[in-house]
Amino acid sequence: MDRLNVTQKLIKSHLVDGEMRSGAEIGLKIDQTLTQDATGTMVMLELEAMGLDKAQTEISCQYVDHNLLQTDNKNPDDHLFLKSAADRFGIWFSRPGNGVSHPVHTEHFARPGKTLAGSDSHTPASGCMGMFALGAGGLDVAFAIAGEPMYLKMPKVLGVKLTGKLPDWVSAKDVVLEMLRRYDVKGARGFVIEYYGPGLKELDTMDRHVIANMGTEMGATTTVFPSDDEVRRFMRQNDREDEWEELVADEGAEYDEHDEIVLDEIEPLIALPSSPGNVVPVSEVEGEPIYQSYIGSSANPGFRDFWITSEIVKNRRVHDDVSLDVNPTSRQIIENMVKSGVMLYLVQSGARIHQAGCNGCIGMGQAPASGRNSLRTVPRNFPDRSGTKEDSVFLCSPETAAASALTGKITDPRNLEKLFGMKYPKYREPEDYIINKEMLLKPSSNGEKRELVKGPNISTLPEFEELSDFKVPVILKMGDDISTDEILKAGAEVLPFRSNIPEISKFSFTVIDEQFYDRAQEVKDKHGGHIVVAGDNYAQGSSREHAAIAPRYLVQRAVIAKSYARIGWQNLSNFGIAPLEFTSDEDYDAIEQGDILQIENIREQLKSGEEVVVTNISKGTEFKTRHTLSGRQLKALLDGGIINTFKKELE
Ligand code: MIC
Repeated sequence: MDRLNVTQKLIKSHLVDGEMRSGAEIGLKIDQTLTQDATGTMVMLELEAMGLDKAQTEISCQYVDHNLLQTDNKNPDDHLFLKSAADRFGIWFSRPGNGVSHPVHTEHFARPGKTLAGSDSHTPASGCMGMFALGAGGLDVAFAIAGEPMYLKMPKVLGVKLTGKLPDWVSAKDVVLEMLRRYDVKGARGFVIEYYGPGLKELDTMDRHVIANMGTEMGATTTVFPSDDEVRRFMRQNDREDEWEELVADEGAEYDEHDEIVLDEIEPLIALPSSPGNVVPVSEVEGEPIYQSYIGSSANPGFRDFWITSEIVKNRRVHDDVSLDVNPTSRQIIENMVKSGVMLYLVQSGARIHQAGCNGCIGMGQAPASGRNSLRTVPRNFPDRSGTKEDSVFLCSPETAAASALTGKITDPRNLEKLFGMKYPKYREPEDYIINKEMLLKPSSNGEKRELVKGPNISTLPEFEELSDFKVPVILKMGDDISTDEILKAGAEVLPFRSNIPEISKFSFTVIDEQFYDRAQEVKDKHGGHIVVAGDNYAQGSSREHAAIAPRYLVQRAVIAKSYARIGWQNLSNFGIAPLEFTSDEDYDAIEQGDILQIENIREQLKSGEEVVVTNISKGTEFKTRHTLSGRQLKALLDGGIINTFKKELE
């Protein structure tokens, strides 16, 4: 490998363990971390359990952007806990309302050539500026904060060449929806997506953020853009030009797979309910009535996205049947919206302005009315994620959402010319853009002595036993592409329990089966646990480790799936649940909910190779499963989770 692409350069410069051979486990030095509140409380409890003194990274920042509704003491108690923990462990603290972690991190901390690990699956967004940014479960991020490497399978690189020019009314969101149309929700698993080519000059850094952010939706390990003059401009705008460095692929660098997007050929696209992979041209669903248009989130976080919305609705009024919900992504963006008049046009049009944060993107407010269509610029529309049961959420660009807010039905924004005589507003970066870092609090130098402020809802981490043989029932059989939103749902009712495992475990799998918790309790006493079975791409989506810890707390012993999503799979072994894979579709088909499965000598079987034999006691059959865990992961699994391994090593 002498001529390297950007991904290979980033990996090579941070490789501390393993070989750069595709599929082999590698360990990378992590320079920066980000945690957000919904996953961060667990990370801080994990750091406490590990007895960490001070973060060992160059920069770690704790954001408060998810659990912002304060309907009782729980969320505000968590905010205070996180503030005290950040100071105690030497971590920056982004105050509630300061904004969504990914864009704020990109603006103020992300650096070309560095690595970032974040306890949020959209951390790859910072790949927009030549960074290797990985989403991970909280425990992996806790270890990164403690200075440990981040482990992953050496990815392949999918090089996507961008050529041409974006047509009017088409923007970065349509580019990534085009990728989702091609790759669906699992087509980029095992790959880093690296964009290059002359079309890059059509996309500024925040446009690239849109694309890098939603690479996660294709299952990619991460997404990488080069650090070029545009990134330099962006860093200059953010008062950080001195931190810029160029990072581009070597002349003639190769990619494992190739694709190309001719930007001129892209049209406005939309993902239909309830998967980001259900992409069709907007024109195909035009005319469907809508209830809501939602602007904001880490998937369309730039000032431009709010500006274009305001230009479309300026001097007009949103349709009487539509709620136009605007969620600025940061306090800095709010300031710029106010200064530039964007806020005035939005308010005059009838938009509802919310505080800076993730808000409705994870169902923290702004749930749509039953049976009504909601158009959102957010990254995900998994079932019930909005907070409304059997919701109908579409994903689209701000142009499409704003056009539809005016007409009250799904509208191809290109038709605004015909409908309202509107010309496509051409965006130019404001020259006097306001930069505001004041709500980013630097940790004090002697924080080690600081007491952790724990409200009554913050419970300590449960302890788990070592892995042992079992004979337990299958209490749930699921299909393909089960998201973590279905395993452990988001939403305003559940998110406040993120620092209380016993309580949050009551919501395990309720999106799929309301009786799951009761059944799990029943079989816990009778059989000593349970197992669940799934199809392809199990645990896709969010990085929330609660989708492993909560079922583990209900004594889940193993999952048998056709295949897994990267982070979900890692989280299972981190918490002592065996992630096994079917070796044939027939074995999956043959299992029924209620079957009793037995695995004997599980420890020896796992240690002696990839194969693990399972007996279906109810059917009187036997079938083979396999695992692809590394030696390191296996050790954690056998110990009953990586915290146990860590504690053992300290003894
Ligand atoms: C999401 O977009 O699903 C979330 C909410 O940001 C999650 C993190 C979480 O569940 O707290 C993610 O993407 O990892």
